[in-house]
Amino acid sequence: KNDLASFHKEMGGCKSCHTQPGKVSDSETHENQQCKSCHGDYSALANPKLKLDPHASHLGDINCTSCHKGHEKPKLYCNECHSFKGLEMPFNDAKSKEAWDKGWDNEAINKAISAGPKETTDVIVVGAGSAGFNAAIAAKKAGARVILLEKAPFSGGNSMLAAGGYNAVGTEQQKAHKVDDKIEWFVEDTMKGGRNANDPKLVQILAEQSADGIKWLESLGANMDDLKRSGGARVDRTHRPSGGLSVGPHIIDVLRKASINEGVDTRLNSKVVKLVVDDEQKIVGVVVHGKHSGHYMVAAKSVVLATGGYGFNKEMIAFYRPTFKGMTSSNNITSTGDGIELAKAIGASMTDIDWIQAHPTVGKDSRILISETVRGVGAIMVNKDGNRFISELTTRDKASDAILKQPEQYAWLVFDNELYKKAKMVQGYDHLDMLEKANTVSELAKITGMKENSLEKTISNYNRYFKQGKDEEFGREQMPLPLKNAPFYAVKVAPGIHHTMGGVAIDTKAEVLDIQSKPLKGLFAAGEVTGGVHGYNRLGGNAVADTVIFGKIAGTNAAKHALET
Ligand code: MEZ
Repeated sequence: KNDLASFHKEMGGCKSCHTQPGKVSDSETHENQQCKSCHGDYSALANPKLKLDPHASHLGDINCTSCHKGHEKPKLYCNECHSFKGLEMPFNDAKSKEAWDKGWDNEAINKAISAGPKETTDVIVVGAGSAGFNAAIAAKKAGARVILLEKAPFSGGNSMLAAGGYNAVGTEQQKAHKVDDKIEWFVEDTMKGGRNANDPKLVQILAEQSADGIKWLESLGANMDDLKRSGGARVDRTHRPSGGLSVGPHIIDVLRKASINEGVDTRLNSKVVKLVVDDEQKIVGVVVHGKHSGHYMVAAKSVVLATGGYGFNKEMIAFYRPTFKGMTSSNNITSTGDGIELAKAIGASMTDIDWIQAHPTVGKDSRILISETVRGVGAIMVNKDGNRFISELTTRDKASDAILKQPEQYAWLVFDNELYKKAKMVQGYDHLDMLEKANTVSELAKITGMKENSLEKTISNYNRYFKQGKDEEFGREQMPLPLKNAPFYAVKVAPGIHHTMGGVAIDTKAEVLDIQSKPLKGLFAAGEVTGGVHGYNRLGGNAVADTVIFGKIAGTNAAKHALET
């Protein structure tokens, strides 16, 4: 036998991991505490000799059992995006067991419903990303009992990979940077970016409540002090942690801690497989498939869907947008559109379900997003010959389409050492060996295969546009840096699936609507599972804002509904 369980059997038996054999909670909380009590936490396990170290990752304090399995073959979750040359995972040759999640088992679901609820709460939140955590914390603060259910062995969802930031207008940060902005401008930019297909009432809420959302995150412990411009915005309104760090890991870390402090009952490895309604289509609970506990029903008057989009569901992508079939995705493996299926099954209506956003700059042949921040801070984008072809700060749909029209359908982001020092996330891409580096522009052209003369001309023209404050070729509105200081860098990019704009239809209270546009009583939704906020194309920085603002609205109204009916 060659697995973790057998190894521990020799060291002290089942009790070295479990309280009682056969009694394991779905979140595997005790087991994970046992791992840490012997081996230490992630900082103790970090290995300075490794260039890429899964124990020093951006994912924060996630379960050891996300990767290390007691009775099954281990699975290095980080392998979804990175490759770890030379890293051997213990017990990798352990005999693999069947996956516990075999899809929906209707017989088991019906049995759980017939057996009746195993427990009762006020609000159930489905999905522990930013929208789910915000909903759960808001519902708890409003006085409700809350269970937060997450299908994965770790919380954070797609939000924990968010790189850019959170768009807000009228914040202290904008005042400190003397940025003149208006709610109307936020609304106009968002509507224009979404090709006016957005629901204007939802956009108004997004803009009006954006500054309060920042204050709320700060009150929970977040730092959102850095300010930059995102594509499609007329001013700097994208807020993120100071020093240019990625926003997602930071706010997820803050929200995880806040939900523990608030006493939210968070259960991992707990997939909701059915929304249960009564004869009048009112929500009465959900059926959960727990990794260890099997199928069971929990009764609740309110359910918040915060399951994210479907950007990692290859079948749904191919169905809704055949031209994107097979395209890489920047999304977490959890983004499989479950909430859409759950809501459809009880008659929810969908908005713009087939609108999918390709982000123009995903690392070529990888799943790693090269954040819009890199262009926002000053990088230019050129084609394989070294020529610019569009304003780098245009909206994502236009930038992606333009790249797909270039020879070989890829582009390079080019920047200098000044930008490298300024945007910390760029140093992260370097750490991941994604950057080409050279001491001169002509050398950079040589190692990337661009035409030397073209790249040199592109850069000298751009530096002239910077100096005169006007981009004569493509009308780029903001040029924060010239490209002057060696070394020079380039990273190869191509479009990848990034966001699914469509989803369940909601009203301004985040209630899910049926096909007659009437609320399905007790069902709320927030974040990427919903449609309407972003229209046909989402602006960078509006997703994190959406998850916080509508997460709070959904949680507060779900609590109100549960406590008052
Ligand atoms: O909101 C986003 O998706 C975003 C800002 C992404 C990025 O490029 O960093």
